[in-house]
Amino acid sequence: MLGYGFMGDAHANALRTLPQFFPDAPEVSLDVLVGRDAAAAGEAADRMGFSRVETDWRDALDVDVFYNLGPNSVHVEPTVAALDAGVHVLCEKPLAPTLDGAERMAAAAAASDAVAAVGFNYRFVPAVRYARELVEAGELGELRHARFRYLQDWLVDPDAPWTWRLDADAAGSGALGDLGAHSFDLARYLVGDVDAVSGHAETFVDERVPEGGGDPRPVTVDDAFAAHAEFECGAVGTFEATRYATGRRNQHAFELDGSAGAVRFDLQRLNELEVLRGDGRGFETVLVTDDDHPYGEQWWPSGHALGWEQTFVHENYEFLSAVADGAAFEPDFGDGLAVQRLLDAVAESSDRREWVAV
Ligand code: SOE
Repeated sequence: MLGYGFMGDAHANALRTLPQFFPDAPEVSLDVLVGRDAAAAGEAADRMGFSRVETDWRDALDVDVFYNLGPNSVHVEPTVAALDAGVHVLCEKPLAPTLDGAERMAAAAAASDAVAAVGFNYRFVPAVRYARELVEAGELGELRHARFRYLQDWLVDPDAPWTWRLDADAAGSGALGDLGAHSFDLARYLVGDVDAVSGHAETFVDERVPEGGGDPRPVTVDDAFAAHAEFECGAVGTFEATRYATGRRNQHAFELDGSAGAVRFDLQRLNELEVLRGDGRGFETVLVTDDDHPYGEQWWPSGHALGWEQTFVHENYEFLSAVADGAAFEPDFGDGLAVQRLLDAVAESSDRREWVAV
């Protein structure tokens, strides 16, 4: 596992939880944690249960599976090297800071027998999978509208520090690639591919002081974006993501409107899916925690809600099962590249102030 920050915690926690709630999951040993700072990585390794620490990822490819959980700027090289060595990979989203990097990673995945997964964890929310079941079963009819928004507010504070997420070289983009990537992946999962986009990206605050003080550093990515999308299936799409949605901590939400029904989802109420069927007389709120709901029988009795962390348990169960069974896994690097093309198209559209074909 390369990286031991927020995503390191999410995945290490999921791997430790798997055996108890998914007894048929492949057995996992946490062998090596990679971090540039040996002391800090050592403390994290002790906390997470890794048996070894390396400060150079090149010394950590003697494993079955490589998790690339570092900043976007370190996604390409280690992942390509792992795949070239036949090591299975899960790389966090977005695939890379640039389309070129994502294309290199997708090419390495195509040339390798290894499983190559992208960490779009929101595909593994039970309510999201239930929404897909309804769409696939035709319960919503023809999809006409797909509305996605991913609203956070951690930059509303003018004193919020500069981080790598605000740097184009390290991150590639801002809210677009960090949050919009999730929405574009869910849109592909629930609705289908996108033919063209028209985007608008904005930066509100153009410099911030790093953690611990010092000179202000430039913000070279978007703080927010909005986009229109034309889906292949004919649906009309709208997307927005921001780090300035005052009061919304982590609201990844979508609405799908079809000719025969509609659904509404909000990550801040992730156990619920609002469903409107047929008669159009109003949405019902389905608590997606019954045994016959996705992953329902793995956890607690109906009505005992799950949390954000369980999405990583589901994701890792499916990923490691695919690795053990030599089966395909979605979202793979082809999905990751498709999202990267959308990110690139929105950024180009915003620069040119024109619609861009994806
Ligand atoms: C950004 O704050 C962030 O951590 C994203 O990077 C994650 O992908 C998202 O799941 C939560 O918010």
